[in-house]
Amino acid sequence: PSAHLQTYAQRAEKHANPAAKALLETIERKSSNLCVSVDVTKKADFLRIIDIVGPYVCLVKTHVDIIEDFDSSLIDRLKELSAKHDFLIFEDRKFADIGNTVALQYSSGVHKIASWSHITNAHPVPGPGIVTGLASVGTPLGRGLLLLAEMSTKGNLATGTYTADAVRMARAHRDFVIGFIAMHRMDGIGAQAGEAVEDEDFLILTPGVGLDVKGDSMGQQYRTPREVVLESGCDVIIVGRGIYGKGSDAEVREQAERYRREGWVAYEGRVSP
Ligand code: 5BU
Repeated sequence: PSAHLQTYAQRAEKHANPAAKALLETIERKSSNLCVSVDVTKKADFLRIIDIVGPYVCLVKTHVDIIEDFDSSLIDRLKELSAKHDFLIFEDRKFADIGNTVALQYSSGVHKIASWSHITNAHPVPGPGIVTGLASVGTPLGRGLLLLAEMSTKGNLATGTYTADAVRMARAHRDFVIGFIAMHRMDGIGAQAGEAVEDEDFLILTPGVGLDVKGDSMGQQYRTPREVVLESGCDVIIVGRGIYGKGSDAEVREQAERYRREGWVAYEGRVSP
């Protein structure tokens, strides 16, 4: 059967990339396909929210460049929380430059992303050199890359042949590219006639997930976990303001539990209808 009709555990066995395998195993172990995006600007808030939602997530997504009081102790604490609560880390860096530059941005600078982030992502717009550049840093560290094949926002340009070309670029780098940021499964998209792609299993991580509102004033569009996981076949739901934007710590915990449950019920409905 198509990969998304198999269990996360079955799929974990078939992935060679260490980050993809660890993510699938974590999802299975915690019964959670929830990734929380913690888009806050203060170190203390960032760590407090992660400590609250940690038990309910497989993955924590960061935008480390928005943190005003960033220093290397933040990364030490983040790694401790990752071990304490058993989740992986995804820096949503959206690299978009030539291979040589992205290799430096990934390994160096203030943030040294490759040294702590299991998964990161890149725009395919520069062409395959961006994957080669990031792989030169990430592969020796056992990291995984997601290509942005689609986006969640109104009017975005990642559609049609652009999306198909992103999938083709990923197929040429299967050891390092573990999947996509996308709104639905990419199975067979962009395949040439006779190309054997039935066994491929790219992970689909999907932002733009919310249960209470349809979007924001800047083009974001939300779908429910059911639409994303059950109807569109995506693997991980990414939720930001729907969870951390809820005020009290108790409410943040409650929303994390709620999205974990909704995401898992949708998955169970998919693999055993
Ligand atoms: P929200 O608060 O749930 O809307 O946050 C969504 C997060 O996912 C936010 O960090 C975005 O940068 C990120 N995102 C997105 O919303 N849509 C996309 O297409 C991509 C990333 Br790629």
